[in-house]
Amino acid sequence: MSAPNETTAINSTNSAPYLSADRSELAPLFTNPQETRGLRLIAGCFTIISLLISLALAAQVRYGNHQVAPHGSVVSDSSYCSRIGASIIEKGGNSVDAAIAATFCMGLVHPHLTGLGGGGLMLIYDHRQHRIKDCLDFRVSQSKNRDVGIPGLVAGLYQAHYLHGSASWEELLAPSIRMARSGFGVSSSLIMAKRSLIANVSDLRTWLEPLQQGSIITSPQLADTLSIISALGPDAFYNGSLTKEMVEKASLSPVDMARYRVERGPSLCSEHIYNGYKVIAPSLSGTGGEFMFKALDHLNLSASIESTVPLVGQALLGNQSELSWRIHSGSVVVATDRSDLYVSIVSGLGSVLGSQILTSSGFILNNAMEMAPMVGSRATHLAVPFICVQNLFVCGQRLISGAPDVRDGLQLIFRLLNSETYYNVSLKSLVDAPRVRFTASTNEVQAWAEDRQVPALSPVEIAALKELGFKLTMAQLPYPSLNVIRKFGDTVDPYADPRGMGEAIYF
Ligand SMILES: *[C@@H]1O[C@H](CO)[C@@H](O)[C@H](O)[C@H]1NC(C)=O
Ligand SMILES: *[C@@H]1O[C@H](CO)[C@@H](O)[C@H](O)[C@H]1NC(C)=O
Ligand SMILES: *[C@@H]1O[C@H](CO)[C@@H](O)[C@H](O)[C@H]1NC(C)=O
Ligand SMILES: *[C@@H]1O[C@H](CO)[C@@H](O)[C@H](O)[C@H]1NC(C)=O
Ligand SMILES: CC(=O)N[C@H]1CO[C@H](CO)[C@@H](O)[C@@H]1O
Repeated sequence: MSAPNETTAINSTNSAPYLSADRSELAPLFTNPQETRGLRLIAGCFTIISLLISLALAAQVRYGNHQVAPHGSVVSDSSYCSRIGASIIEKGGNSVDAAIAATFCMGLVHPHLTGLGGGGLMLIYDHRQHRIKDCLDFRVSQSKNRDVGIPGLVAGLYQAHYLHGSASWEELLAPSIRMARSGFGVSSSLIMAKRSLIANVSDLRTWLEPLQQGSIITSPQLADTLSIISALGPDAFYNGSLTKEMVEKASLSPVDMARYRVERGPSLCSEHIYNGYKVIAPSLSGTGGEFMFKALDHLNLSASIESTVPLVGQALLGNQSELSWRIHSGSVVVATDRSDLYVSIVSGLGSVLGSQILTSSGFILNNAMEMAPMVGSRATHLAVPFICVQNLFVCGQRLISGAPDVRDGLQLIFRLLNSETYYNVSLKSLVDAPRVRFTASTNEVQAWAEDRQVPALSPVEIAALKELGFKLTMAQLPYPSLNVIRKFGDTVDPYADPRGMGEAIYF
């Protein structure tokens, strides 16, 4: 395993030779890297324009594979999981398959943030057709328990695969099953989660407390559970051999379990234009997207990016109910493939370690119902998968990302869409830049600042936050990480947020 958070090309028998380390094709014409980018863009756009002409001439000619660089990319908070996702594409799967496989893997290596006991949201965008292919809502839904709801992850990922996948279901689970049996390194994020343990939980404490960072552990129970789901699909989970324990441990209703349904369809997502970008996200009430669009309607995207943190704080101050929600954590997996299908999956348990109920099937149950007030029968989930596509320029920037908590995600999206950052600000600097966790309690508003891994807030930002009335506190680890893939012309530029210590893979 290589050092975390670096971008690596994986070897592929048929795609590696014509890819260089800067993620663009090696072409003898362009040897000066300075020139390459501009020329490539022009060349790429010219190619597409000629294609559009061909299209007009021959309606059957499709915006075909051969004209577009065969780039795929997977980014997650774990290099194990990014590699699993990439290997699925290499074997012929698409980006939907890759993102699903990587999300199952995240539940294994980051069981404190996501997994079979949680839920989430997924966005699939077809850039060739310029349309939203699907939006899936597999948030946790209400049952009898005040804190724990019916987990949606298994149903959501199964349905996404059934409708949009191209590899087999078994292939998506096999790498995680193998790794659960053969072993994987304990991440520092999992070690940090120990401090969220509450005093009286026993099973989880017994399992978590002795773990040491970097030591190799296995998870035979989860391997067995994933094998059952691989063989029998979601029925085993919702109305089968795996159901009973969840129902008993968390006093869920077996009828609610058996009736769990994924909500889906492109209409669950909205698109709005901001600063020349089409921004696409699920906009259901009680999800992060709803608030994201509301806030973007008011944020001045021409303001200096230095003012990001205070501006987002100010937007939240106008909306105290969102501000008062607990901080959501989770996992962001993003993937793209050769046919320009873009996928973002944001999943999670609620807060770090969820309900702290560890099942003997090897996963932790969510605490999604205690995170925020209910909206309908589903837990409010501040998660937001999002895709931004530059509107009037077919080869312009495309950004695929997401956030477990929109209050964090807004700070990233503000920087990504900001007028100042279009040409010469690196994705790394936008993602690494300080973000704060905004929350409110009954009598004060708080901004939790990060002190590790990323640069601290500037004195100007600190003064502006204080001016707005925020009390500055130290944020708790692990910090939420927002992974991003940026495509520009024919180049793909993936970046793993250093907060997640994962890895960005392209090929
Ligand atoms: C553990 O303690 C918390 C309060 O600290 C309490 O709310 C919860 O019900 C307890 N859980 C169990 C299983 O005893
Ligand atoms: C649950 O499974 C049983 C058979 O094991 C079946 O009879 C029943 O209809 C299922 N319930 C639902 C809601 O699918
Ligand atoms: C947005 O910010 C820019 C740069 O600071 C400023 O010139 C402009 O007036 C602002 N627009 C609005 C509507 O406040
Ligand atoms: C590039 O960045 C510099 C400062 O970092 C800024 O002054 C300049 O306007 C930027 N150029 C473009 C084209 O955005
Ligand atoms: C930034 C933002 O979302 N502001 C909204 C806060 O709530 C008020 C009242 O509901 C809206 O008018 C603002 O637009």
